[in-house]
Amino acid sequence: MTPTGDERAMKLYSFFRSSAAYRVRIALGVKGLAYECVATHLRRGEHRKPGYLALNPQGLVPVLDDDGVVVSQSLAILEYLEEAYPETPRLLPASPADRAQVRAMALAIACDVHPLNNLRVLEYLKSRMGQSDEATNLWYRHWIAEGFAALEQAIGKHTGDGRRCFGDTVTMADVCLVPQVYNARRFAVDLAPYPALVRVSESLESLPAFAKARPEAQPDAE
Ligand SMILES: N[C@@H](CCC(=O)N[C@@H](CS)C(=O)NCC(=O)O)C(=O)O
Repeated sequence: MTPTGDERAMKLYSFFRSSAAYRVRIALGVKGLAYECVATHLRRGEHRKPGYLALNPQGLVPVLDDDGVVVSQSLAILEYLEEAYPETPRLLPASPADRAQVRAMALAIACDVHPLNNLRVLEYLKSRMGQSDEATNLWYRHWIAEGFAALEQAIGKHTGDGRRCFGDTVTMADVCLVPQVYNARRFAVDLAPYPALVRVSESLESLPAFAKARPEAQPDAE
């Protein structure tokens, strides 16, 4: 998507396969916010170049630049979009108790599963710790299994119609779930033990905002 006319210029520094950037692409789509995708190739090390590090000293994607408001960390970006564009579809429910439940599910993925399984951690295990592909895959699957087992229960408790993590509208929990499921499929994880989670993810994947955000649909997809 490209900015139009008098809208504020929004840029998302993204890599097609990044789960964290995928979350933000979904949220921007759900909220109907136009943005320019600035492809930042992780395998080519574009996120470690001085220009990018000036935007985000962590050297991670995504970064959102909303007309000069530069925000890193996908969950901080989601919260920023929620507060800066209150007229757009909400990704958090109205009551504090419901918001807390949605955030708990989103954070279970973003803080407890994804950081253990992202590229730099897997590469460190292999290159610096001398672990084999087999051991690294075991590590990956272990943390997915732990996280997804708990999420399966949380979804069972909080879903309204079996098609969303919480209630019956799209929330931040859904925005975080779909990229993590995409990632798990990429690593050939058996998802059979998590039928409720898979049902929610498959239902979400068919929504236009989710379909447009998927890695294969990105301009930098390989
Ligand atoms: N907690 C961060 C995680 C960001 C992150 O780990 N990004 C990965 C891609 S999903 C990255 O940029 N990795 C670069 C690297 O591993 O060198 C967020 O939610 O934005």
